[in-house]
Amino acid sequence: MRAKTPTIAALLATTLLACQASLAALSGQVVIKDFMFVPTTLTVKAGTTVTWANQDEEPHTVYSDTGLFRSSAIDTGEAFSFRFDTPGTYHFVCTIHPRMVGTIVVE
Ligand SMILES: [Cu+2]
Repeated sequence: MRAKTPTIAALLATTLLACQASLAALSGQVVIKDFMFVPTTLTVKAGTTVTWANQDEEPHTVYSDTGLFRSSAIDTGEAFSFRFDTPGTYHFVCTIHPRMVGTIVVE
């Protein structure tokens, strides 16, 4: 006999999709390429985990100017993540190439 109400599996699938959507909304990405952070300024909501993904040929670092977060050298194809829970403006720099700077704005 066919059920007329949604199956538990269908309900779980819907719930899972909703969870994935909310997780996606709380992630942000900065790409490191051609000795630049792209975008230079990324605006996110509080609680967002930002990932810096190195797509450059060289290793880079991500250092907060306040010391809040500090990566080790991020090699090509690797990434570094930090979760921003407090609204504010956060500047960072690559310590290997100090002209590489960027900003995360947390709302
Ligand atoms: Cu660098």
